[in-house]
Amino acid sequence: MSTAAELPTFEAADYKSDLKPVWCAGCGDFGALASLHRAMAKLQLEPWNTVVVSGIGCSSRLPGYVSTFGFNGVHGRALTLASGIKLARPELSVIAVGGDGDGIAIGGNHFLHAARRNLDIAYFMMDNEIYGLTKGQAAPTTPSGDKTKSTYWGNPEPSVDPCELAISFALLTGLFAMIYKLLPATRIAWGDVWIGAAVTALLFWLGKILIALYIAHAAVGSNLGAAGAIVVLVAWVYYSSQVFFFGAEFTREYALRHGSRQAEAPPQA
Ligand SMILES: Cc1ncc(C[n+]2csc(CCOP(=O)(O)OP(=O)(O)O)c2C)c(N)n1
Repeated sequence: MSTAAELPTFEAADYKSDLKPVWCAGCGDFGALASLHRAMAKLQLEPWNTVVVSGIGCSSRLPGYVSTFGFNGVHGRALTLASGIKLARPELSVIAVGGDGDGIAIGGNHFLHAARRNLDIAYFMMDNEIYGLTKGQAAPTTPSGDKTKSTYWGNPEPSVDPCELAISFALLTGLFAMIYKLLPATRIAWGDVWIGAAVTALLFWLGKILIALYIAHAAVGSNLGAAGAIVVLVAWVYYSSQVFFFGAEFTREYALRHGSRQAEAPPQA
């Protein structure tokens, strides 16, 4: 019988595959790969119980450079693959990797839903603020004003910060969940509350982006004078209260149809 003392210990080098990375000299992805090898050694992940998956991009080549199981999927779907693997084989350590274009542009939708589902998956985004593989077009993370192959006169759009996005989404969901759990004069399970709170946080965040875009690009002041600020404020208060109300209704309906209060649901006509 093998004892704990007989188990092999893994060094960072044990996680390197025989493939030589084809990234450009000086690319930050080398550092990300070395850090991942070191982190895996620190956690003593068993290579045969670990899967590294990615989408498409320069950075998404990474699974080939790790000696675990791996899969280089399609653009923007690293987190969908990772979620499927984790659901089918919960005992595996699942690591998703990829670029900011992969994770925030085409995969932005999946990024939010993976955060909402909160499965036990690690996600490493190599954010170089550009589409690298396709030779330098602007990504959602490209700073405003940056000149790229696709924004010759400078990027006219505001950029997204992936960490800020994930943290503010988690904070907003927590905040709405507490409100929906504590405010109603009725008992409602946490399981029902999280779903409604995540939907509300998503809509609230979308509204925030849209109103920021409107303020940045519409000449509210010159069209409406000083009243412009009040109009925007009132529109924001109206939108937020509608989202809050919709989220509360959604939570109630979810609890009655699929959640903890199905027994109380009125019979369907
Ligand atoms: C459905 C689809 N759309 C577009 C592409 C083209 N494409 C391949 S990689 C990529 C962007 C890669 O950028 P990023 O994810 O940031 O990775 P990087 O190359 O910078 O590491 C794009 C647009 C594609 N392969 N598939």
